[in-house]
Amino acid sequence: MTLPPLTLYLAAPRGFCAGVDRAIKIVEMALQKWGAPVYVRHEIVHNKYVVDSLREQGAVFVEELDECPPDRPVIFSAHGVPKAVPAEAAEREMVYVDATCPLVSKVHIEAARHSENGLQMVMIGHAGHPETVGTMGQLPEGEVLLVETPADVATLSVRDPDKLAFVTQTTLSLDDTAEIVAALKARFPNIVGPHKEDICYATTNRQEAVKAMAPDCDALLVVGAPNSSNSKRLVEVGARAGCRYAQLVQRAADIDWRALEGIRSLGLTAGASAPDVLIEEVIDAFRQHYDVTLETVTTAEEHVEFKVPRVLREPA
Ligand code: 2E6
Ligand code: F3S
Repeated sequence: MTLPPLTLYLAAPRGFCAGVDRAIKIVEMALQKWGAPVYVRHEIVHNKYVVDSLREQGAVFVEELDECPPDRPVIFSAHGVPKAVPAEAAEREMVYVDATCPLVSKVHIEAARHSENGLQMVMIGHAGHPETVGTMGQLPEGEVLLVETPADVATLSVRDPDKLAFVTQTTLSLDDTAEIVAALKARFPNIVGPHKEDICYATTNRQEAVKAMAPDCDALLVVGAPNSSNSKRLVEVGARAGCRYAQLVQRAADIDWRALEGIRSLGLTAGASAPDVLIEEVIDAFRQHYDVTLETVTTAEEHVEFKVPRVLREPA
């Protein structure tokens, strides 16, 4: 049987970022150092395959610190935690390791610094997302104002319009965020912020790669989880850049082959928390349905690496 031809454009960069790589290593090294069980507060990164693999190695995933026994180590997820969480762990004399991505920690430090300088904080982010909860939780409850859309800017009630600063979630859409920042600057010309926003290098590079290839693709698949903010943004970016069918898939079993009938080109990328093995699985599945010509679309190179915390580099 001859298979229909398909050009498969593989985005580069795609998949794991330095913060995800580090967070997973932290759990693996903690298991080596202290043995099982090691507790992890929240999914270490938003990927079921990653979480299931670590669970098999002895990690126990919980949502809150009070679900952990005080005599086992606990790791905080890559998304960051409110200040009250390490404080509570210390009070309970627990061993804890913070796997918050250093680029998220940088935003935490900025928010605290602006507040110490007397500025009221505005956070651009998604309500309820653990990173937003963690960043807002660097300051006392009610101190940080959340903005999700340009329309939210109009209804903000601030203490002093000349004493404001903003920070952002690291995984937002670059274009949506630019609109929100523009609305903030229009209403509060003296608002202080980062040069553009706090969106990280990995989010930026993955969105740029999708933008470059989407117009040439009959369909775009993003390997990633439904609770992964950066992965969901890649689907939106692809659709907005002109791809008629843009879809999130967790793995090959999720592919809707009927919806893809008749396509001649496919764009494939993966969110920052999606492991290579799942991308390979998707490519293999396409090879079974099509005569695939693989082309990599490279728009940036990444050489970022983060060290694991010292406690894990020392012998037990
Ligand atoms: C931590 C911070 C940013 O949902 P989101 O995209 O934030 O998270 P993951 O786990 O899908 O991606 C990695 C990550 C971790 N991004
Ligand atoms: Fe960090 Fe960005 Fe990855 S904030 S965890 S490098 S998506």
